Amino acid sequence: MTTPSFRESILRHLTYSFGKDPDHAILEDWRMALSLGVRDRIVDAWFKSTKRTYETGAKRVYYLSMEYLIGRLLEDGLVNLELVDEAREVLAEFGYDYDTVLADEPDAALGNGGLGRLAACFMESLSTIGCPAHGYGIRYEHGLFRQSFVDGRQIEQPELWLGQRHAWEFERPEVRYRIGFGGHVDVRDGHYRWHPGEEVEAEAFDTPTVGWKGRWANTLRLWSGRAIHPFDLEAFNHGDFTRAAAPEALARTISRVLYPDDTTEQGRELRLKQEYFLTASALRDILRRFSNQFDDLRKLPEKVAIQLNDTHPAIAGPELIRILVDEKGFDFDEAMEIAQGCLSYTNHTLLPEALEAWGEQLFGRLLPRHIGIIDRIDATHAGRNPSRTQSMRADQSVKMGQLSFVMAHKVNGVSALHTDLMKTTVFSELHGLHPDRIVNQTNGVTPRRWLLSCNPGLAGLITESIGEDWVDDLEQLSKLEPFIDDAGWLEHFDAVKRDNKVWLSNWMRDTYGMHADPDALFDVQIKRIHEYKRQHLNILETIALWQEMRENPNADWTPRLKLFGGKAAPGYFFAKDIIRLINDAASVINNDPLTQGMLRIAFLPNYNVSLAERMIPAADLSEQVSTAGKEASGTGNMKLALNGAPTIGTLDGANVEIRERVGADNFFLFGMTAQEVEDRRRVEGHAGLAIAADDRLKGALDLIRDGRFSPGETDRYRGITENLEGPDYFLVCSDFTDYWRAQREVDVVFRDDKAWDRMAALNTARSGWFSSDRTIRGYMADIWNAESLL
Ligand code: RUG
Repeated sequence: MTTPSFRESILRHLTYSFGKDPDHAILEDWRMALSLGVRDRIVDAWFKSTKRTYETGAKRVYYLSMEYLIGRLLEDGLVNLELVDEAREVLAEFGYDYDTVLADEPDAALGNGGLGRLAACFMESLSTIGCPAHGYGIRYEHGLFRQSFVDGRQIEQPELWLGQRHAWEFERPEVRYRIGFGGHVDVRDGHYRWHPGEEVEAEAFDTPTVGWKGRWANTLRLWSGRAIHPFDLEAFNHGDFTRAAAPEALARTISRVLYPDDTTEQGRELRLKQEYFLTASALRDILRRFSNQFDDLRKLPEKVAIQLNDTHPAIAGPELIRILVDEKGFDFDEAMEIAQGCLSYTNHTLLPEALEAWGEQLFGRLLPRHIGIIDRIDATHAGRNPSRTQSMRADQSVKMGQLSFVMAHKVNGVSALHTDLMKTTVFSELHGLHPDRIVNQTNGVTPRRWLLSCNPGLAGLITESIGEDWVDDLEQLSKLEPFIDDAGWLEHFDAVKRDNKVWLSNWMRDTYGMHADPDALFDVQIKRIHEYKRQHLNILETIALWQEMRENPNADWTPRLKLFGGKAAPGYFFAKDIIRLINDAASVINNDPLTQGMLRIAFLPNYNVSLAERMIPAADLSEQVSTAGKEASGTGNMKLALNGAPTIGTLDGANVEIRERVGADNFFLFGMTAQEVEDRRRVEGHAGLAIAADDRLKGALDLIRDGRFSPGETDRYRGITENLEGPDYFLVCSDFTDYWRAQREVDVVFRDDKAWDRMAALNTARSGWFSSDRTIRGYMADIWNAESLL
């Protein structure tokens, strides 16, 4: 059988999968036909990869994550299979624009921010490297909410990514597991049996994830909740139609929505149910696959590596022990050892409010067998380490961080600084007991999506200069360094950035009616809105700058566009106030005739993966201004540096490593170190002292307090001003003066085209280490003991 050409494949799908001829096909038909044409080729790679994994009996990696911030997949497939040009041609032949067709795909936002996007980058890198792996997650019907602004305020609406057709998943009705909750536990002759009071069914949906050049494809398996008996016929026959449909509605609730929060724990029963639902389904699937191939469960750690993405799937430890002891007859100690051999855990935050702890009442009611197992794990661990004091069962709660640490053979941080802080703060005692357990794996991003695909102009220049090997060997970007001294090359680099800025400006104008001058410095802060990320530091500096410009309108100012993007958790009112303040400041400042052409603010609504792909290539400056010690790593910082945007930032998370690699001269450093932050907090009245010492800061706070941005409602931002003038836990005021200084340094360098271009190009050339391929190789070597099959 000969493989049809890509063109034939698209046209066949249009005809036979969608029943349309080219004359009557609509945009969505073309997108779907194109997607299926791509998917056919991905499936071929997928089958080959699966076959090879079975044949070699290789160790498999399982990534358990409550979040996958996937974004669109069509371009990913086209780029990785090198079908972009052909796709463009076929679409053009029938009068369709490539970008328009691609933009028709719904954005799969099954994640909140960095943690979920990292999982998506990892899936792509695992396939690029050829490491046999499955990602397990939940197929939320509604991903992260859609954000819009009304009078500057964030409005949330449900995201309906499944409302439109998409081509990527295969439903697997034959892969279903019953997952129980509640009920009671019987003990007979020392044997435990859990009788759940309620059960739902988990059904698998598979999405193949393809790597570079289609050499390998792994599976992302997402679980959807279903009722075991979907319909109550008796209730229906009695005319109670609502009760009749209730079982299905209840079961589906479990996979209905993603919790819209990335740092605070949701103390909700449903969230705990979701976590167990994901983990229990994944473990059943892993054990079924293992048992199809091998017979001795003691070999599990040799063949299976299970990575817990944060503590969300931490119940995997107790659940695996429960299966081994209660269902397979292992003794407890051996079961615990097997589980530890398989499990490893990534910590993504040290913020106390984000470290999961469940009330023991809720936990015991929902998972009555597991709470007993956790006590036994705790006692076993304590018995082996009599001097230890950190327990996973304190204050009438179950501490998932401690549990994850104890049940994992390796625990990793996501940047060097974060890993060090793990050792000295939250896990200090456990680290003392297990000094080899904590390892560092600094995050990374996939260069296929975050350079090759989102920035074709820069990717083209790079390939023209050093060949295409950088795409899966990103450290080759260092070969660009000699070109940076070539004036012609640097001009070309500059022209690419300018084109990207023009493109974004036009898009902003067409989509939102916003004005953006491509000659201005595009100063970009894109990330979740959180006090520790300090978008309010940025807006304070903007307001202070505006004041200074008004006082000196004829000075030689560097024109700036302050670009923001990001969502606040719906219940996080402080963060929502920050959004509103930025929007309010934008309406005042953007309409001030005195500062026209010098300063503008634009907050682009509904920040998501696709918007990031548009904004990052056009950024001049990357804002990474978190309070030192609070941002575990960051990955947006890597994407922006890679795309030639120097950072203005603190010594926090992976900023530290970015600065080390791009060079201190190519990074605008400001602010206190993590240690200085701790010391400063002990200074009484630190915020007041900082304000008294800086008239600009005082002026900006006064303007906000006096209602300059909220006419007629002077107390609109009282929450923000009182916080900043009072506790100011995140030390916005104490870092303001140095931030201002660093921003003025930016102004000076930006006015010198050559100096700026050099700095930007060096950021690209020296960011090769931040590839998620490097990160995944690190996990394979130091944590999973897994090998590539390519
Ligand atoms: O806040 C962190 C980021 O610093 C980090 O880069 C990212 C990936 O490691 O994870 C983010 N994160 C942390 N998302 N959720 C949490 C809390 O569970």
